[in-house]
Amino acid sequence: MPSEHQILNPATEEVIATVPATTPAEVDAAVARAARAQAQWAALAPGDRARLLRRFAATVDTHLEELAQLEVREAGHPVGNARWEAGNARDLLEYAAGGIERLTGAQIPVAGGLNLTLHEPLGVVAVIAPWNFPMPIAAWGTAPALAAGNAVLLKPAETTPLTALRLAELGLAAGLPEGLFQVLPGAGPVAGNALVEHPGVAKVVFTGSTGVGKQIMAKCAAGVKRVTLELGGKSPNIVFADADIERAAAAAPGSFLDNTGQDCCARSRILVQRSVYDRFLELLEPAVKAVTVGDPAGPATGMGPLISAAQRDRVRSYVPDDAPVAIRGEAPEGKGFWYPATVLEGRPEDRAATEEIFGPVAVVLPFEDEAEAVRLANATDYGLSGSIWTRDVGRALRVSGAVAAGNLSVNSHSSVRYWTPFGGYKQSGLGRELGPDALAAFTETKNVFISTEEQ
Ligand code: TXE
Repeated sequence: MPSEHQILNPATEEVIATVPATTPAEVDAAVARAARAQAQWAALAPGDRARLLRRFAATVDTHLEELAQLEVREAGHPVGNARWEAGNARDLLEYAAGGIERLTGAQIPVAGGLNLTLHEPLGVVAVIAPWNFPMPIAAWGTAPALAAGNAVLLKPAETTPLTALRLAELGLAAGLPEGLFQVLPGAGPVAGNALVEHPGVAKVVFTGSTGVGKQIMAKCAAGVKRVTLELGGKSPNIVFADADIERAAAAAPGSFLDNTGQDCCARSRILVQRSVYDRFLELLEPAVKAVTVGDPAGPATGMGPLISAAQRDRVRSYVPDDAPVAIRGEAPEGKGFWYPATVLEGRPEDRAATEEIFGPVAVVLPFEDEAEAVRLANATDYGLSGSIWTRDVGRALRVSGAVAAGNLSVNSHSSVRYWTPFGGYKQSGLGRELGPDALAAFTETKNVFISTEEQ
């Protein structure tokens, strides 16, 4: 394993930084430092912890543009998206800070005494983040874990450690205790694995591939370690004939091209009722071709490059030369990991229709009726998100009840709000992030009964 990682700008392939890879011995030392800081942090008054986290949020806010520009360079995200991502990290810190004084327990009536149900921090939490949304996903684990009184060791993806490292510096500048929030860049199988196996780590929050998620869950089982998993998706975008077809077609490109399709919520299976199938494709083509692909720093850019050459090879493997391409966009020539927007026709059993591609490629499939739409939507091991386009309220409710996914939207593709829960059914994950219960997921519940009998 390399002792350092070169960080490339995926739009130009230039090396923009070199970052040391954390060794298992360094992970060990980091866990010890984090445990000391956590004891100090948990002993603070809730109001003091809230104040420090709000100050962290304010510090992120004053560095928003710098963080966004860093995300543009290391992840190739269009600048408008990168600004949203930095803002999302700030919002999470603020939201979690607001939860600290509201993390109340319960007093449950019992006979012969007083029963108290309390929440305690877990201790040291490891957050293992992917490269597709480096800042938001780092914050989704880190902010509520810190707010609930834990220390956090964040392992960013090999390709995108720079915003995470900057966030840790900003945390220190805002006054977080030394060692409370540390970023440990490095290889998944080395630094990441050392965190997962470390007896001093009480919980692992992992976002990444289903394969690695399963390995991590098995390792956590060995120590009955707490684990939250956010894994991939193969989400359906179901368009019924009674929908506003113009709106559905205009919105569809964003749902699978945003972040160049490197989005666990990407609606990469477009299911269209047969009676409007041809009309929908006619409308989809100009909408896909209208997405501006190019320099992520350009203000009008809608789609940047893929993260790496490896990811581009992986995406290409789903579109062989004889693939049934219905729509093809454009991509820049030359340096950079570019791939054009692509819509395939095909069959439900095709590899492109069943596996997560994580690139700007969607498959469009016709269906006859509501029952077939639901069957196709559920014909996957994943269950993260999905969209339903219809004007019939009863159908919207029936179908959203029947589709096995954690985040559904009707006449919209919106899946992520920091104040509503997010997570997957089936092999898309375990547990939920964000929303009002985010802090509780980083606590242990303790019940104390105090007898009132005379001594
Ligand atoms: O993911 P990995 P990769 C999917 C998507 C993508 C595919 C492969 O389909 O094409 O996964 O991406 C760390 N112990 N998603 O290979 O390997 C790793 O260093 C501990 C969907 O990049 O799962 C990184 O920090 N940690 C997903 C993180 O895990 C390990 C987002 C994710 O990397 C480890 C990303 C190990 N043994 C990819 N091995 C989503 N849900 O949005 C790796 N890591």
